[in-house]
Amino acid sequence: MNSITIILGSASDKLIFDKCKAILDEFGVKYDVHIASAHRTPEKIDEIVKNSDSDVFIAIAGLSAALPGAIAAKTTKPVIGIPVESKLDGLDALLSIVQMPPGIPVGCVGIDRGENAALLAIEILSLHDDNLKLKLRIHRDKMRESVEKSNMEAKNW
Ligand code: RP5
Repeated sequence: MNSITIILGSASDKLIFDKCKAILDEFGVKYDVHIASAHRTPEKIDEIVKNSDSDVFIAIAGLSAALPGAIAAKTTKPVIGIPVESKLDGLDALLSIVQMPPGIPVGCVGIDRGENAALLAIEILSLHDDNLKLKLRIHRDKMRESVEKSNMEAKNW
């Protein structure tokens, strides 16, 4: 079983998928990846959600980004949307994802923030996985060390 199902609205969203992949590979988390569009192939979304046994969905989409909401309409599992910058600096996709009607929530990370979507999905999985909890702790420690190193270097600016 793969813990996360990732759906891209288009192959043109691959650069953002790559950011997710880098984090998921680092943490050793398995995922399925599909390309399916809420507008161009709505039946395919149905099929993917129905056949998925993942715990979390990540949906990557730009423009009128209906994909995360279309997935959330078909499952009670958590859905994390990533708005992709294509037009209007990505604000079109951000607002499309965030402005879900009451009752059908979708989590939303920042524009093009594939790494944060992956980390948020891992945090959800870590609620029942101590090994992932430890890996998240180590990831945060590394970030802290990197900021502390920059702070030391800044003394010579
Ligand atoms: C969205 O429209 C996709 O998620 C993509 O971000 C954008 C453009 O799609 P293409 O025309 O490049 O396939 O549905």
